[in-house]
Amino acid sequence: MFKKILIANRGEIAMRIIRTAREMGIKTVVVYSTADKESLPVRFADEAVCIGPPNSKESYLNIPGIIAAAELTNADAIHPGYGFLSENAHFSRTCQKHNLKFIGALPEHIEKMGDKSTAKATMIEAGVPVVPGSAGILASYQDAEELADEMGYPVMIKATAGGGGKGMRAVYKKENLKDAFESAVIEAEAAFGNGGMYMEKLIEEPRHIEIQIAGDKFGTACHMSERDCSIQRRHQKLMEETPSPFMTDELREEMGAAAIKAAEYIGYEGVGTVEFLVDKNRNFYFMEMNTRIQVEHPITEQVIDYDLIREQIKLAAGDKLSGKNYYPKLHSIECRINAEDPFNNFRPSPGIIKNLNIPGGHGIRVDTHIYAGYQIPPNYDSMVAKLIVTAQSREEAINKMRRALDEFYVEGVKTTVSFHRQMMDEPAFLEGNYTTKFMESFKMNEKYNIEF
Ligand code: MV4
Repeated sequence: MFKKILIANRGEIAMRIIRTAREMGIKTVVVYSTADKESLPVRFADEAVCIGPPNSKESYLNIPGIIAAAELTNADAIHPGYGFLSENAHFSRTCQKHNLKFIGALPEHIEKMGDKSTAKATMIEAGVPVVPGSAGILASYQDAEELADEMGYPVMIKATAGGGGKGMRAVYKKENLKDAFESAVIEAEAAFGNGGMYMEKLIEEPRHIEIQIAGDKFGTACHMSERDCSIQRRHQKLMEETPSPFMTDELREEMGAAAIKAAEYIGYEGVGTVEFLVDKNRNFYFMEMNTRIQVEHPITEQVIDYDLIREQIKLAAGDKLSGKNYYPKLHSIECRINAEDPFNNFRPSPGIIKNLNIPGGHGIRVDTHIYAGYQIPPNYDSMVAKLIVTAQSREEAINKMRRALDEFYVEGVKTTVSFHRQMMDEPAFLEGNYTTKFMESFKMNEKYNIEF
């Protein structure tokens, strides 16, 4: 087992990794930017190394600085968390070269899944269902037009380097195809330096349901059931739950088997997530594979009663999986608490937390790095806490979430607590009848605008 892990991350996920490492008897080192000098991970890790200024490029993305910090402190592994360098193939490879175990995916797997068209082609080879569409990259606009005529509208154009919805266009009519194609190429060129496009049939009103998987170095993979992440705004997840209210035992078996097939086909090692689009008839299609631990992993931990960070560290150290799958015994919901104003278009609201009350009690888990007096820096992601509620049924979990949100006080900055409180009263959410389109028509109600 590792003796010392360097954590190349900040915030709640840095705290999350420190906690499991401490339980496993593994020492921790965090790297931090000057903006995070007063942060909890810096106080709670065994060691902390300042690696640069607030700007992520010069700190949390500074590969030479992070490797130097690992060598200086004699770390034997690096945990990248999520975001930042977690899906950077060059970083994974650089760690390998410096004899530091990267507690994340192998560079080949990051590369294969990072290019969406290659990922899709690989899944076709593996026998995993994908959305009908082009065989690889479209060579020209002419190709796009011919294929769309052949498949029929509506279609979706997607950038192969895509992420966060960039370079993606839904096209309902032939007359809009040219503008959509050309603007998507320009957008993808600017964002990724890669204008490669592929095409699919548009899945209307899909659900985003993902399967948590784990793979060992002996070629065995297992699944840990699903998370429904359909409540998103501009490709940012706001809330997740497991089991999905749309799931059936039969669909879980099929999607779980497809996710294992995907992981075993590429020989995936470590924890990962296979994302699917699910249509109204419960047809499911591979969308992407995330080669990292995800923000929403705690809801899975809660319903299968397993520590996924511990599992991830053990797999990186060479542990073997039994091959059995894991099924939800409970219902769990996560609300992402962001320092954003839901009454003002979710505008970021950094600043000092003047006062704070964190909810507690049976079935409540709060993963956070904030405290009263903490200054939320404007440089990073606005997520400041994850409120995770677990109960015997969905109804009980929702009821408990209402109670927990009513106890959650964050004074000094605006947060999404009020948004989630309203969600717990939304008829479509209560019925479990929601798709990725839900937030497009969502409006905040002033009655949830309570000032502290
Ligand atoms: C789609 C789709 C409909 N049809 N593909 C969004 C992120 C990108 N990785 C894939 N995405 C989508 N692909 C086809 N063929 C709809 C989306 C989509 C979406 C998917 C999951 C969660 C939220 C979403 C919001 C808008 C669009």
